[in-house]
Amino acid sequence: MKIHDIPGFPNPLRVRIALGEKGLTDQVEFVKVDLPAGEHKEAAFLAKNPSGAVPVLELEDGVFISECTAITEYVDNLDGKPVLTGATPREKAVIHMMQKRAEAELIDAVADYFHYATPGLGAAIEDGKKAGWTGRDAFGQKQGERAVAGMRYFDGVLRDRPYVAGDQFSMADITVLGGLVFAGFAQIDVPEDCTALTAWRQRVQERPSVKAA
Ligand code: GTS
Repeated sequence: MKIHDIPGFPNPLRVRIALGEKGLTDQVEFVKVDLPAGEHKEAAFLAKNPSGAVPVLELEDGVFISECTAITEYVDNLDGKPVLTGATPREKAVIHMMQKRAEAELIDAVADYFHYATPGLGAAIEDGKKAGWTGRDAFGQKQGERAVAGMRYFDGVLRDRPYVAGDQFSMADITVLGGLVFAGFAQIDVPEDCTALTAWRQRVQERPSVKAA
């Protein structure tokens, strides 16, 4: 299988961590998509993912799968022993719920702040996205505030459990970590009093999958 992505970017990082957790990194051919040059907005890439975003998984039969959650579910279930997305109906539901919160309240909110309240990836790429829409700065700022509220929410969650969805490291932890990485990139600070979130981050950063990603 191939992954179309760019190293060091937050959403690609999510899938790279998932691959590392599953011991599958060596079985993947990584194809670089030049985001700063706008390659993801060209027709050839849009044919793979109409959303114009990375990462994208390409299967041997030519099927393209986008969205980190979908890719993670695929790689997690390949061996029939899912460890990131839940094995029982209860685990699957809790992980799905927390991972969705991590997207809506953190990583996607940070992305909106980055693209709409800062120069983002630069005028050549961002202007098309923002064309004709005047409310962008206020929306971006609001999403930045939402991301900080999301950090406080996950700090509260991590005060009484070791991982975001319970006792085990899961896809939800990967998404929160991706959100914090993106926040650093966008210069949104984690509030100093979010000590549980910061301690959790230090702990998960020690995982070999995270170090290697
Ligand atoms: N929900 C998507 C997923 O889960 O895969 C988000 C993908 C996404 O937004 N990827 C970013 C992208 O391609 C890369 S990253 O900066 O978030 O790491 N952005 C391109 C653009 O022009 O917005």
